[in-house]
Amino acid sequence: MVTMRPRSVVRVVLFAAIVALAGGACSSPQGTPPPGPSAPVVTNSVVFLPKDLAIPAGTTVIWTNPTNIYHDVTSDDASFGGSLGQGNVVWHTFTKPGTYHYVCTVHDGMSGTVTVH
Ligand SMILES: [Cu+2]
Repeated sequence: MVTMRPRSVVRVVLFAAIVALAGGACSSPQGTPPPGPSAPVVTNSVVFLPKDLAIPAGTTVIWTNPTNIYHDVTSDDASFGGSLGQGNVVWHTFTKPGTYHYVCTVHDGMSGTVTVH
């Protein structure tokens, strides 16, 4: 018991630091998404659903995380993303046609694309 204690304290501190860092790294507070057309992406275990999404320009993609696993959304070109802890919302309105690839930096292979047309 006594030997376990420092480790669990370290774990809690690390977790708090990660949460603080992730929140601080977010480029803008992700509050309520804007009105207008939107498309949902949800996390399911360690995948994004749908993994590949096609939308018309002007659509807001809204990522939510109903799992209790910490995720994030990090675009390859850093144009969108944010911390996606349980209950967090990340959204981005795509205005320019193209293919946008993003990953979850926490989980190897957890990625998705948004194709805007
Ligand atoms: Cu993840």
